[in-house]
Amino acid sequence: VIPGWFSEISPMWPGEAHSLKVEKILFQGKSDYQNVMVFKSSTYGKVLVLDGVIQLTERDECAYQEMIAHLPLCSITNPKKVLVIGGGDGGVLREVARHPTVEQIDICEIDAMVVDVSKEFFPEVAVGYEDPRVNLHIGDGVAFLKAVPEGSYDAVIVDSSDPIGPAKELFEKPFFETVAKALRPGGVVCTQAESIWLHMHIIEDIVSNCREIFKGSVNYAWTTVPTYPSGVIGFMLCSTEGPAVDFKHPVNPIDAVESAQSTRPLKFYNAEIHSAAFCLPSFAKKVIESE
Ligand code: AAT
Repeated sequence: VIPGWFSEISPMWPGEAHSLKVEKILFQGKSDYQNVMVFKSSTYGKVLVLDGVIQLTERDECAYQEMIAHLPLCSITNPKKVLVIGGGDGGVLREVARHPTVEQIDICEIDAMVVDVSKEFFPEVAVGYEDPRVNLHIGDGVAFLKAVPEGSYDAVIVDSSDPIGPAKELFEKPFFETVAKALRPGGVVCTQAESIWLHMHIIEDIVSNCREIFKGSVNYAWTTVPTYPSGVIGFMLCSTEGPAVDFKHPVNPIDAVESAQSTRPLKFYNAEIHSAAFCLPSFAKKVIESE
């Protein structure tokens, strides 16, 4: 450990730890679920850390939040009802709210402290809560989904932390089964699905579970996020049986003109990067396509 630096150490990425120089610790607390910390870094702006793991930085959060929201929502026409699991910082809500067809945005985050801390220290992220279509539920995403009537949502976005801690079940087969039930025919799910450099074994399991559960299509996409472990993170994108979804060819583009004129233009996502996100390195392709 280097004095004055934050190092992200975890058994999920043994033998390596990305470090950021700390200018100032702004918040430290312990919720019912996890340790919560916010610090100001010298080069990535403010950083939100849960149980020692970086959840977002001001500088690169766009790469994650824009992709996890627009990969599913730009892949279907006319999304109306969207559910976000996790994502208490509000960044995914901010991105979902860009879609004019969306009428209802439900979010189930387990930890109220994440929501409060985000509103206090990350106003550009928590701005997502200001949209009147948003309904916040504080609770476990697993339990929330079990109570959802069948076929309720056009899209479910699982913006979850890593499978050590409160998010463990969000990576397991029974959870994916409840997600599939909550979706309408031809509905889509996008989940945080870790790194092809570090977690091929986890990805392999998720892919094989999803192939059994989702009778539409099952795909893996990825993006670069410099402050996530190994600098990349992936997403599982699946659709339920019904109208076919071709994730690689977005049918619901976010209007470029409107987004350029908006006060908060997209920083990362565009139609080209959408299609490119599904191209996999050979080593990953071999495992993912053989499942
Ligand atoms: N939006 C950017 C970052 C995240 S946030 C993940 C959120 O999932 C956290 O706020 C956490 O409290 C919440 N969460 C964890 N478990 C559950 C659960 N069971 N139900 C509801 N919400 C939950 C993702 C960071 C990825 C990090 C990659 N290393």
